[in-house]
Amino acid sequence: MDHVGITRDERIATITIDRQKKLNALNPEVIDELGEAFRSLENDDAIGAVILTGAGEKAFVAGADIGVLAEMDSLSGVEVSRQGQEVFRAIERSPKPVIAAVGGYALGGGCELALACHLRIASDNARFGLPEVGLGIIPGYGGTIRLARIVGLGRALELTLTGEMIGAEKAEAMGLVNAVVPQAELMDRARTMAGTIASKAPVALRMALESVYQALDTSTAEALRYESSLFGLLASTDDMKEGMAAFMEKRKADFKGS
Ligand code: CO8
Repeated sequence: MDHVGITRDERIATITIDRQKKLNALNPEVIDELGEAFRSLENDDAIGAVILTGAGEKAFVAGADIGVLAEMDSLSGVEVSRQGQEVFRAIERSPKPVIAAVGGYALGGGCELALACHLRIASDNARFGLPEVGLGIIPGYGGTIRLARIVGLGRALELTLTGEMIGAEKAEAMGLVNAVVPQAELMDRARTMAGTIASKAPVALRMALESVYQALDTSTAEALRYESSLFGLLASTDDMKEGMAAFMEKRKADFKGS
């Protein structure tokens, strides 16, 4: 892959978007590669959590590639939007918890990409925004849906309609990011969080994500039934027996992911 790299360290995989000359802007090739990177990890039992980041200190991702968007017509516009939506949806529905480590700009499609991840850690120089309306378009990678779910309708509409950028502290105050750290500590903090998550029972993590995201698309009654059935499924796992035995025996659990 030309613009997306994967490194592994113990049970943590780090996916890095590297197109620094264009502030890691997303063109169709980068989006394809991103999809391929996540697919390659999906069934990898050796990986317990994933960090997604952008290369360099200046940007996580400065948006979709405006050069590509400028050439769109109404048919290719739908295609460009759907291609990104599918990959971002696959990230959101990834069975592995995904943490976005956001340093610098996360604008437009870059902000939408961070929103598709399960958790977000930002460096103190991070800048978030949805500048699309200033370009005559709207967020087209799921941002009109996900931002409101994460920060609430009023704040989401403010960001979407003004197109203004906000800094990391404001993003943290509105719940857009889970934590803000100095730039130099960004990846360490993301790895610490990923390590904590990766030490938990893998099937339980997967089911927790499944229950939370499935509930967004169903009625409360259905979501509760689904939660119970996932709970029942977990009761048959070795990991549940191990987690509870470890608690009783006052030792650290050794989960096998089964
Ligand atoms: N697309 C293409 N190129 C970009 C992008 C981008 N989004 N962002 C930066 N670049 C390029 C610049 O053109 C420049 O290239 P070059 O050196 O060849 O001129 C290089 O990256 C460095 O950028 P700057 O010189 O502009 O750096 P500055 O530090 O002066 O400014 C900014 C940094 C403020 C981030 C500025 O680059 C900027 O405003 N970028 C655009 C941000 C933006 O508007 N993003 C949203 C794009 S639209 C979008 O994401 C829609 C998503 C939904 C699409 C759905 C499909 C239909």
